[in-house]
Amino acid sequence: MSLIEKIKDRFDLSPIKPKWPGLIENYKKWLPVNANTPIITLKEGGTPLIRVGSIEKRIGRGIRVYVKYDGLNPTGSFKDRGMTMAISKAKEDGCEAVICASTGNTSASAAAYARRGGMRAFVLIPDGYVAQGKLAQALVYGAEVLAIKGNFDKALDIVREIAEKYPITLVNSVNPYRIQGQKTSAFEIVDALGEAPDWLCIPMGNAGNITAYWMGFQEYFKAGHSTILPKMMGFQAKGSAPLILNAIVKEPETIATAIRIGNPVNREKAMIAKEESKGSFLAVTDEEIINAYKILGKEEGIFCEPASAASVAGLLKRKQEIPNKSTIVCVLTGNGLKDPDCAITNNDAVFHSDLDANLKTVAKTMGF
Ligand code: AN7
Repeated sequence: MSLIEKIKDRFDLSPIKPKWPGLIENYKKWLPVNANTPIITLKEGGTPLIRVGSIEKRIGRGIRVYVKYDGLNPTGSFKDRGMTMAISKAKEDGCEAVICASTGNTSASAAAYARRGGMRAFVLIPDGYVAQGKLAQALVYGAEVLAIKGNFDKALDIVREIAEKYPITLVNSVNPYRIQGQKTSAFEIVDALGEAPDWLCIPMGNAGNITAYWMGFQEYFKAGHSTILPKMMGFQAKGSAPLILNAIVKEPETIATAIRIGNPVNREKAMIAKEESKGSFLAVTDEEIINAYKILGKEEGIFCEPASAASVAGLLKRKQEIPNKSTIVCVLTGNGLKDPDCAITNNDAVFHSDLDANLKTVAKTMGF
């Protein structure tokens, strides 16, 4: 062994595994990019699929449950998958500014990718209903923030009109490149499991993501990468459940502000995904969402935002219906750090405050 080899061996200095190139590079042939597309990337995608015993234990019957932890994307949500595509294509088309309406995550992601691509980013948000972390991101990433006295649905109406009238690119999920990028998560799941799961549990707001997953699973299935297609199991918060009520919800309300959406633009596509996959949609209460959020945090070490926990809450609510030995994937769409207010208000932690700064007090408080 040479000296260098000995040192490497001693200090375990093995080279880091070949790096993940970002989802466009990794799944290029499945995506509408060409040699001239400038790829604007923060190496998004390639997120972990993690088995969650605490959820399996509550279901039993040999059922395997995984979470797709998409909150580990560069800006902390699945939106980065769609944004790397939408912004790269906008750049290819010579666009100089983008706009979106957002409950928070889209604005953070749009801002990061647009600025990285040298474009201006305008974001319309419902004043007072965007979680702190997301707002912080939009500001730091250099977005031009327009907070309106109205909800997400109103903001979306406005940006759609602006994009029609003025030279600016809309990067909400009505932009087809968003869906193209987001479908890669389905590819990653099949690549990791060697097969599609039996169920995919996913939170729904505007229903772009469920549309994207269904597209991805179908494309992989047709290409022979899986032999089955998952049932698409979509979940919404009870106070904000237009896809379950089959109606427009004028004043949506839920603790999961990310999915506080009353009139989803991808309604038809979501319904097709449900019907074609023989899936089903269901509403979960804020209480059920917070219950799942806490289980993931304190029993798994997985911190997701409340909207994401709706997928696990929904799975637990449907546990009687799961066939024995199924494999299930729940999508955790966003990182828990996005919404610190929710975290601090909703936990079962032991928190002793106002302690005198000495060993005796600390040890006594610990129970010694
Ligand atoms: C964490 O950021 O709509 O059903 O403006 O942030 O594809 O809309 C966010 C949506 C789920 C719902 N989980 O996805 C926005 C926005 C999280 C989210 C959804 C969102 P879609």
